[in-house]
Amino acid sequence: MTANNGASAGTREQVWAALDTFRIEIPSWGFANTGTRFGKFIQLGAATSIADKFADAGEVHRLTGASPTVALHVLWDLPNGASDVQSIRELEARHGVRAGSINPNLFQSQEYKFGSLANPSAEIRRKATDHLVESVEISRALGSRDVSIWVADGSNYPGSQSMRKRIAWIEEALQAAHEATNAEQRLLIEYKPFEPAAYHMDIADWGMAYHFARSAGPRAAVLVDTGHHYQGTNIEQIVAWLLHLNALGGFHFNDRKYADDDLTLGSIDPYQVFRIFHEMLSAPPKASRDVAYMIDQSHNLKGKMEAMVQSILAAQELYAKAVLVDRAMLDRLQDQGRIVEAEECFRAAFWTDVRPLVREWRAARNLPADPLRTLAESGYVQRTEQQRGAANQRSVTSYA
Ligand code: PSV
Ligand code: MN
Repeated sequence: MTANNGASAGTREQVWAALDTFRIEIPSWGFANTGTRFGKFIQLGAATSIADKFADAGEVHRLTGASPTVALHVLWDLPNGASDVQSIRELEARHGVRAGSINPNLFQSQEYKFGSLANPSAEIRRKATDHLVESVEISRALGSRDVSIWVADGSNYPGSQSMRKRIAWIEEALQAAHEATNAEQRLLIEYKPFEPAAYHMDIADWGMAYHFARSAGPRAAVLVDTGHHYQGTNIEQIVAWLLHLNALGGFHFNDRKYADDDLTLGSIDPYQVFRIFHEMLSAPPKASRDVAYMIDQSHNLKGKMEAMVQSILAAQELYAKAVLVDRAMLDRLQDQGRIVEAEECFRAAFWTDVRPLVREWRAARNLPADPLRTLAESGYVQRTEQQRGAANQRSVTSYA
């Protein structure tokens, strides 16, 4: 039987059911002005406060229906720590989006010049660990499940630090953070092989993150940021391994061409995102059920609202494509070594144009059929430019 848009009724049902449950968290920092190490280009409508960030996140969720939670960075969004929880609660109620993962900040204090959790100074390690524990408490007070930990520690020159001692220091700190969690909470440990340190990063790859998660305790898992790999790394294989090990906790999605470029999801390599979703959908529910999908992007040229909406639409479309893979058929073809047919079975799903189906689903769920267009027509961005323009202009540093 063929329904609208040439999609079979079964296909339509499958895709709709998948979209009904698909959620992707958006980052508060994706709405604020950012730049490169060479400078910032200010956007007049960028968020200037946590209230602006919640307003923007709420608007994105109204447009897409897929992003009910917003990731918060403690230092940027709760500068007074736990005493800011009440004001976050009020913003949640006002804007219809909840606090999502809580991100400690272990990279901006001057004291962290030689590291945070892996600093050779016991006193600084203690300060960093206290911040982790406080982040766990903030997360609990907000009713959010995950604390996402990215450790920027490392060194720039061979011989300048003991890589081995630092392993033990990080183990100790993460164990302390894990002890502070309750049964509903999780620690997600993110890895990155480069930047800011130039010679060695203390948590450089998934193997190291996996070890730290295991040594921390049962409520710790690995977070895969798609921008945190060397060129050509087979990320879906890492995903397959972590699923096999029951150790995948979440994703930070973004696209990249060269380094950690933080580009719109699917803008450079949509096939890779599709392949990752295929691994997720192939895994037993026990391993994949609790994996958090999050966006980690900050756009310095592209409009922030548009970028966020585009990323969510791309995620939904690529997820829908992955849903279409005939996994039973693929399994048979793989077992029989029928290379070309297996590959074509896989690619057929990727090349299916799911956009009409996704549009239909949106209309059926009372969401805008074309969220980007609705955003453009709503005048939201122009209004924020008027409201926030002066504050953003004041923040421009002039060297003239
Ligand atoms: C580091 O590059 C990272 O991916 C971490 O997740 C940080 O929390 C985030 O970016 C903030 O910029
Ligand atoms: Mn990240």
